Order: sequence, then C-alpha cells, then structure tokens
Amino acid sequence: MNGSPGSAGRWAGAGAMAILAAASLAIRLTLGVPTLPELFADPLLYMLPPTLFSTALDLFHFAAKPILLAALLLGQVGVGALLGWLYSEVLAPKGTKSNYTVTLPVDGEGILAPQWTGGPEWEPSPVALRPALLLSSIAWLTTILVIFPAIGAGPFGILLSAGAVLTVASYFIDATIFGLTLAWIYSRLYPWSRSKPAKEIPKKLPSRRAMIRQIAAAIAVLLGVNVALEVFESLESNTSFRPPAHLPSPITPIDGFYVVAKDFFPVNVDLSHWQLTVLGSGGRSRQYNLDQLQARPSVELVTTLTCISNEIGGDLIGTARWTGVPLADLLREVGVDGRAREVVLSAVDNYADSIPVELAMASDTILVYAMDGQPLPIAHGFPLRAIIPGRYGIKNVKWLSRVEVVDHGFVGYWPSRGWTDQAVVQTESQIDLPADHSNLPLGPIEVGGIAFAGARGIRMVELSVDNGETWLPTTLDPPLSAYTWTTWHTIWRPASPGWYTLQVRATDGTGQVQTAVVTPPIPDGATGYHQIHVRVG
Ligand SMILES: Nc1nc2c(c(=O)[nH]1)N[C@H]1C(S)=C(S)[C@@H](COP(=O)(O)O)O[C@H]1N2
Ligand SMILES: [Mo]
Repeated sequence: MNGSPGSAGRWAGAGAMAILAAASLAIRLTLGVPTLPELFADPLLYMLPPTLFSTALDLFHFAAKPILLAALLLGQVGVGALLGWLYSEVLAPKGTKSNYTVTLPVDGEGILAPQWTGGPEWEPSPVALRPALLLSSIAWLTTILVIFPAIGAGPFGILLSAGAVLTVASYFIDATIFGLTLAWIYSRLYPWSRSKPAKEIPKKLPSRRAMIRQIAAAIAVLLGVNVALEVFESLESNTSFRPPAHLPSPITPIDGFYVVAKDFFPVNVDLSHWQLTVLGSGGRSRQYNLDQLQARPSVELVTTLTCISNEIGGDLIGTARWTGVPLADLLREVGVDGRAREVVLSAVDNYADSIPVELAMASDTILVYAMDGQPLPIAHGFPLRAIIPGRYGIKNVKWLSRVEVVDHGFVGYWPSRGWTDQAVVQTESQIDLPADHSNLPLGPIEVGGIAFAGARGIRMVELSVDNGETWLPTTLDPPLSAYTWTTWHTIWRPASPGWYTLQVRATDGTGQVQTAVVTPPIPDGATGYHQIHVRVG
C-alpha cells in the first residue's frame, strides 16, 4: 500500500465505518434503534421494479434480505472510505512528504497489522481529533436532517418506533465513535517525521483564532440541536407521530391488517374472467363464478391469521371475521375417494400450497369472499381465498383459482423453499401495552397483549416483571372463537422506580407451556418469549 495521506484516509475511513457498523448493531440489539442499512432497505425495495424484486426473491429466497443488508453495509463502508479520504485531503494536518511505504500484511492469524518502513525517525502522525469530530458531526447532522427524511424516517427519526430522542442520541454516539476511530487509525496508517519538519507542522495546524471559531461553532451546533430536540420531544409527546400503545382489539381493523404476498404488487383479478375450478379424485371437475359461490349456504368464522415470517412480538398477525363456503361442500360435489391424499390450492399469481385431505374436509376449512362483512379486499385475496384455521398464512392461499384433490404429496411455494409443509402455528404471546422503552410513572400500570396457539387455544398467560425469575397470572378475555388469539391484561404495581424487563409466556389448551427456546421464523415459525424494557419513575 502506498503511504499517501489519501490512501491512509480511505483505509482509516473504511475501518472506522466498520467499527461504527458494529457499534450501531450493538445499539440495535440493546435499544432497538434501527441501523442505517436497515432504514435504507425498505425504501430501496419499494423503488426496485417489481419484476426485479420477485426475481431477486426467487433467486435468493429468504437470503434476499440478508444479501441486501450486506450490500448496503458494503455501501456504508464505502461511504466511510469517502469520508476518510475527505478527512485526509482537507481536514487532517499534513506532515512532510516522503517516500516511505505502509504495508498491511496479513499475519498468521489472518489479522491486518500495519507496519511501516522508512527508518526510526518515522512515527505515527498526531491523532487529530478536532477535524475528525467536526467531520463526524457534519455527517451526523446530514444523517438526521437530510438522509432520515429522504428515506421516510422523518427529520430526527421522529417516524421511527424507537423515537427521535433515542435515535438521534444513538446516531450521535455512532458518529463520535466514527470520528475518534478515524483520527486514531489515520494516525497509525500515515506516519510522518516529527523531527525534520517540526517547524512546518504548526503552520498546517489551524491558528488559535480558527480553533476558537471551530469550537464556538461546534458548541452552537450542539446547542441548536439540543433546542430542536427539546421541541421535537414535546411535539412527539403531544401529537401522535407514533400510534400510542393500546390493548389489542379482538378484531383487527382491515386497514391495520398485515399484508404479505410473494409478489410486490397484489393481484388485481378481473371478475369477468375469473372462476374457481374444483377437481375431484375421479377426474370430475366443476367451475364456479363468484355469484354462484355467494348463492350457496354460507358460513362465518372468526380466525386469527399469522405469517410464518412473523418475529416474536411482530405485527404480522391479525384477527378477522370471514364469510364463505366450506371447502368440503365443494369437494363432495366432485368426489373425494380413498386415494385422495392432499388438496392443492392454486392461485392467479402462480402461488400454490396444499393441505392434507382430512384438513380439507374439516368443516372449518373455508373459502371466503368477505372479510368483516365487506367484499374481500384486493390485498387480502379478492375474490376468493382459503382460510385454514390454526395453520400459518402460507396455507391460506389468496386469489384462489383452482382446487385439486391429488393422490400424492405436494410441496407448495414456500415449503419448496425450505419452510415447513405442516405449518401448524407455534404457541406465541406478546406484550402490546406498554410500548417497549416507555417511561412510566410509578403507580399501577396496565399491561396487556395477545396470545395465540391456533386450534389448540390458550389456557393461561403469565407475565414476568423480573426478567423471567417469577411469573404472575394475568386475566384472559374469552376468545371470539376456538381459532382466535386470546387477549390478556393485568395491573402491575412496581414497588420502586428503575428499569424493568417484562416477559410473557402462554400455556396452550393442551397444557403445554410455550417454549423459551429462541428460534428464527424459518423453517417452523419463530419461538421464544417476547420481552420489553420499560423505565418506571
Ligand atoms: N396467492 C397467494 N396467496 C398467499 C400468498 C401469496 O404470495 N400468494 N402469501 C401467503 C402468506 S405467506 C401469508 S402470511 C398470507 C397473508 O395474508 P394477508 O395478506 O391477507 O394477511 O397470504 C398467503 N397467501
Ligand atoms: Mo406468510
């Protein structure tokens, strides 16, 4: 490596940004403040053309998101290199030019250890903190004032669930770590001779007056930001930038019901060309249009639907009242004989999945055309979708166009990509009130949320306010059906102020306590206890 200030700056910047990334990840895991790559991922996905998006999803499947994050992380390190170069070229003091070299050999452990040659008079350049911190402050201000609004997080990150104050403070810490590390690494990578050009160095350093000006400017900026933060903090608590936490309603409003589909845009089915084809075991088949289905005897069922990708405490879960016809009624009309093994449900968007024939013949497995008394919304599968109580969303095929009884096993869209084929929901529970990281006055505190175990039902929900040491009973509201979540609540009276970790766990209708073992959504759905941190007093 050439020992020019520019290249030392680029390396130092990239290294400092990598350390910033690690720090922001630590903050992410402890305080829940999202990292920059995460914040970029969503708007980027929205900007991608839908075909490219689904191709990427098809190619990388569940790795698509990590790959995107890795690419964004690489971009972030690239920006670090750019900042480092700027620092070295414009801001950092310069030593005398020399033809020494810096090498970065990979040692036996595979660790980069800088070494320089050029004689004993060469030593690390001084750690120039002030210009580095100036740079990092500017980068921080740009992030919270320009980048945040541009990527939909709002100025100061007011639209993030972590809240403006925590976000801005965390990003300031990140930026400061970047500045400090940049200056330090740079001084190691860009050695200069102190002895020879001793008189020249002060000339390159800012004059005393310039220094005072810089410090004054930095203080002014910090004061200004402080005032702005105060203003936003009061705005945030007075207006509803984020929806206030509340106990869940037994039925999820349709516009708050999560939407998941493999393609970027929902399928807009043209009713005049749509029909449902049902194929039986003996090769017999029948077609129905929507009017014909709606003319049949209907059933109504309240069920909770959840996506298998839902993280612990996530919001890919909702409850609705569905109206439709039993699948078994349609299947009997075309015949189901002893060879039948599975029923394949296929959709207009080339999505398909299957359920065992016994489940297809169960009276509560229904094909629905209405949600909460309204025509099924496009996003939720208009004109017809399957509702399979107790199974994850993947089995609840939307935009349904074909139902076929088959005498063999069938592996559906997500199961063929590594996810479970049974898709029986895991027992889960979550705390919806109070919100994570809230500040609560000392006194009685209402705590509540949901618990769900599909068709097994919920027998008991317990709350821990001491990080899982002891468990307290909670009150359960009677569920709307055998297939919905159970809402739970209790009043907690903390004895003293402080930070508390609240956890929740459910026991299903068979008496089985929810597992504490933390597993990711793939392949069988996430498990583990939901927990939040709150400050009392
Ligand atoms: N045709 C079709 N049906 C589908 C999907 C899909 O991509 N295409 N996604 C499934 C998944 S993974 C889930 S979680 C549910 C989500 O249903 P919702 O959007 O009504 O909440 O739809 C399921 N049905
Ligand atoms: Mo899903």
